[in-house]
Amino acid sequence: MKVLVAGGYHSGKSSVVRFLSGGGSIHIDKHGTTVALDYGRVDVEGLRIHLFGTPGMRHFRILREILSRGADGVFFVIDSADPGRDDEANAVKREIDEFLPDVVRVYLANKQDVNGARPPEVVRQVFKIPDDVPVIGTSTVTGLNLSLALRMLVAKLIEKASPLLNVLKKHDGEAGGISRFADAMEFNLASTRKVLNWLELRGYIEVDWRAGIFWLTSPIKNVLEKSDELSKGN
Ligand SMILES: Nc1nc2c(ncn2[C@@H]2O[C@H](COP(=O)(O)OP(=O)(O)O)[C@@H](O)[C@H]2O)c(=O)[nH]1
Ligand SMILES: [Mg+2]
Repeated sequence: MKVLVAGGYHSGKSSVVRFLSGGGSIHIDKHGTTVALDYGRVDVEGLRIHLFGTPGMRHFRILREILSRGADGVFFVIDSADPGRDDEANAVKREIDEFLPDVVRVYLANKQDVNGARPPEVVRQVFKIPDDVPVIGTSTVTGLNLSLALRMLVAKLIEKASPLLNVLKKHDGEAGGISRFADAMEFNLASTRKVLNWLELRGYIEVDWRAGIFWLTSPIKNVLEKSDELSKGN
């Protein structure tokens, strides 16, 4: 899965990528400011998550647009401690809402360790974030809630994919499974190929096109078993 880490300049995006990937991340920056991207990898319940941090400065819009492509989820990082950056953060938020309108989001009200930082509920009001979208108070200094936020995002991604996952599970390893999957989803041949190729490319299934059978791999089986636990966010 691809997760975009977006947000305003200096909000802590690079720090979030660094923290979540356990220090094994790559950053392309100049004097400490991201000019291209951050990249980090982390496994959640056996699912590989690729984190792409974006540059925050206004004039990097085109790079944010390119990095947005194909994203399955978004962390939007907000500097809770500096209201002076809210306008800029809102401008980036509008861009991301435009690039990725239907993608699952979790907002990070970051820098909660700073004295006087606004609590997540205040950040929610200021940025007009709907009640059903999580806003989590985080700190990359203390590590507050960062793993929780990642698990929540993954749980939301799985929840969104669950109708598809349930049909896949039903026809896992079954003779004629591919056509039954296509019927159940009401997919034509082109859509079926596209979806199954997408899943295979990510290592979630193995496909034998000639035999018309697909098999779920262990990461996905694991996710199906754990999805209840994940959705409780703990
Ligand atoms: N106190 C505090 N500082 C933070 C936190 N996260 C990031 N920073 C600092 O904020 C500055 C910008 O962080 P960076 O990750 O480069 O932000 P980016 O521009 O969004 O990538 C750096 O000096 C970080 O050390 C946090 O949770 N608390
Ligand atoms: Mg950065």
